[in-house]
Amino acid sequence: MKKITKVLLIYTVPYGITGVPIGLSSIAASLKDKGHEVKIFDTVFYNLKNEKNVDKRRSQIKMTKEIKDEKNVFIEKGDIFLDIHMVIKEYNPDIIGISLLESFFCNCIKIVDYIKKNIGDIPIIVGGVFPTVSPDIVINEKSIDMICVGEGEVSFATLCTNMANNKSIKNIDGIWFKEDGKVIKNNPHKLVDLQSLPYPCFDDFDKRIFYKPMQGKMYKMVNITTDRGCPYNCSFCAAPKLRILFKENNCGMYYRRYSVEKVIEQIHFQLSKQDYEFVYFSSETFLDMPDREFNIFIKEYSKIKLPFWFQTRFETINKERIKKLKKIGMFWLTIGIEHGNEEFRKNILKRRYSNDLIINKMKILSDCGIGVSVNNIMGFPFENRSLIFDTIELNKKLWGINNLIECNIYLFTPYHGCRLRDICEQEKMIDKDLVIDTTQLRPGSVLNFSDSFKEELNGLLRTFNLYVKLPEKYYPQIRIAEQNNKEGDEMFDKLVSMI
Ligand code: B12
Ligand code: SF4
Repeated sequence: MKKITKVLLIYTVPYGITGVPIGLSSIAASLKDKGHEVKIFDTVFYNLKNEKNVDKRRSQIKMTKEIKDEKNVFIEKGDIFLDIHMVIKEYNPDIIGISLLESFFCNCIKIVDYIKKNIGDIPIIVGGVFPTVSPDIVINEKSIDMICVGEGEVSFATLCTNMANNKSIKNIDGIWFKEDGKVIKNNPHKLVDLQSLPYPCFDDFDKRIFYKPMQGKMYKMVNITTDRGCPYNCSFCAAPKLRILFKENNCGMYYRRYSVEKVIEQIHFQLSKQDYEFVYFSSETFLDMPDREFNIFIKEYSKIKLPFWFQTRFETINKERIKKLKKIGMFWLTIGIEHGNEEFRKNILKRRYSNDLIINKMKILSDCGIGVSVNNIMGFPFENRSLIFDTIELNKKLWGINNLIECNIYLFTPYHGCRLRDICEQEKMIDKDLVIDTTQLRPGSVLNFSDSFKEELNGLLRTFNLYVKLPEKYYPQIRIAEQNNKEGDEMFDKLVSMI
């Protein structure tokens, strides 16, 4: 009989952030492909910090439309520790694998400590972006036995196969482990060949995780992956550092794209598994695609007949392509503006395009009848109220173009692995040991700004959409609505009802 390993995979994500993860689902598929047994436990519906659901908060500050039919997505689950206890007791896994981003690290420690203390000494391995960019922080946690640095499909499957066959698990690329109190650090594994990977396996998730609000309606959405990595250099993102890390370790090119044939095959594969209402193409720059592939995509996708959306960069938009995409079901698209001041955007954020380019591309999208959701960030180091107003004013111009549907505004958060994190440390704007325990969707900057500027940022975060969407004559009233007091709240409610 083939020897297999029973694996419990834990997907950690702060409360309420729905959407199925590609990384862990790809690991699940690779483990199953090698014959191992997999069960998934996800944390998305556990409200560990008693927070408001992020989608509800976004609609409350008018970033998005109010959600009408919630499809039970906001119903919270009870006690995470009790549930994990029960699942582990029933399933009895040989190993537990956790997928981790920085914002869940503090909770992750509580979970792994609980398992080791109350359930038993089951080996625990942690993978994901955070252990990849900050491996020493994660491996030094006493309840974490191993970490995976880099892509885990091959490393983790090899680990499980070796475990099942009582073979050594010591020399597996990508795996760090502890031995006699010492950490053994293997080199990162070569980056995986996307074309030969099994498609991500979504079978074992709570079905509510697929639902995402689009303009106030919840849709069951399938996540289709079209590439990995990113060729750009934004300083608030970890992707450029990951690219350098893999290059320096001779792991290969981080930015890889699936062939268009594989993308289409993947869509058919996922649609044969479950009924979905919407397709989301998971890529930073979906339209970074040569003409030959684009034309095949148009021809083949036209047979699928499901609305879809994606993210791309302004540089990749042209009228001809958008018209063709609209015809086959493109619903809208999300684009990062990030900041309204060209110089600041270029010098601090390392995003090089002009405001004119943004406005022109928005006009193209508007002409083609495509709605747009834009992402903005504020609270960067060296930023002040006047620079934040450059972002407000640019969004206001775009709002006038008529196809801007969502203006998202987030607080800059210096996650490990981002170039701006290093700058924040150098400038003493954060403590160098700080592990971020929040997401950029919530108020409260972690930078050492003065208390009054922090307050101001929270106020601007909640009134950003008022400034963008109401005429300038309301600015004095919006300024009052920035205040975190009764007068501010009352003014906020009054102004919000006008949008
Ligand atoms: C899609 C995405 C999301 C999705 C899905 C997240 C997820 N966990 O998969 C959603 C929308 C939920 C999300 C939310 C957030 N995200 Co996000 N997200 C991304 C994005 C754009 C792509 C990630 C991706 O799918 N990569 C492709 C897959 C294949 O790679 P992967 O997930 O890393 O998985 C591989 C390896 O890491 C490893 N691995 C992963 N898990 C495991 C587990 C085990 C056991 C093993 C062995 C290996 C392993 O193997 C996988 C397969 O090769 C990246 C940016 C980027 N370009 O990388 C940001 C990024 C990962 N996100 C980030 C952040 C900060 C967030 C938020 C906090 C932001 C927010 N909006 O408030 C939230 C919090 C989510 C959380 N889980 O804590 C940061 C993480 C920085 C850090 N130091 O941790 C990134 C890098 C962006 C940035 N700012 O730099 N995100
Ligand atoms: S923010 Fe997007 S475009 Fe910029 S480096 Fe990160 S993944 Fe690439």
